[in-house]
Amino acid sequence: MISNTINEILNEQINKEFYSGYLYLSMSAHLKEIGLNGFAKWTRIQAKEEVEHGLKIFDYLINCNSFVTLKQIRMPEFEFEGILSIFNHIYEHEKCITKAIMTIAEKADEENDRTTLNFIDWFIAEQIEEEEAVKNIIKRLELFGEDKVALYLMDKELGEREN
Ligand code: OFO
Repeated sequence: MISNTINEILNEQINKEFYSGYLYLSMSAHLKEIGLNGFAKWTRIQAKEEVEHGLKIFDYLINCNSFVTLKQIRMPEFEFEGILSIFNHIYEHEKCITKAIMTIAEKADEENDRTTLNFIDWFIAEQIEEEEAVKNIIKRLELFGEDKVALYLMDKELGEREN
């Protein structure tokens, strides 16, 4: 049985995940506009992944006989200044998401809600992976992002992402 507090915080998280999808899509459009097609593809795939995260929580609530409340999704940023600032923005955003996921885990722990604790574990592992992947991209952009050939090669590499 999911408490009202857990229900509310999970519904908030659905909204955060869908917002993340919007944010990545907005970045993808911008990256496509400036010709970084590989980075655009990477962020577009990420957008899809975020929507899937939202749906995972959506399904969890339904499977637990709890209720889903879809809230308004705010407008994402659409003006960006350069590839490094986009990835720094992503990193900061993902850190906020990690914090939100940890808060869910803390609340579930306080309520001794083992089912939600078990469910949220997947998201904790996912956040570690996501933060690491983004940090890795940032490090490389900081190292040689000014070099156009290196940026071209990195764009090509990121464009190989399939899921
Ligand atoms: Fe970017 O992560 Fe969802 O949860």
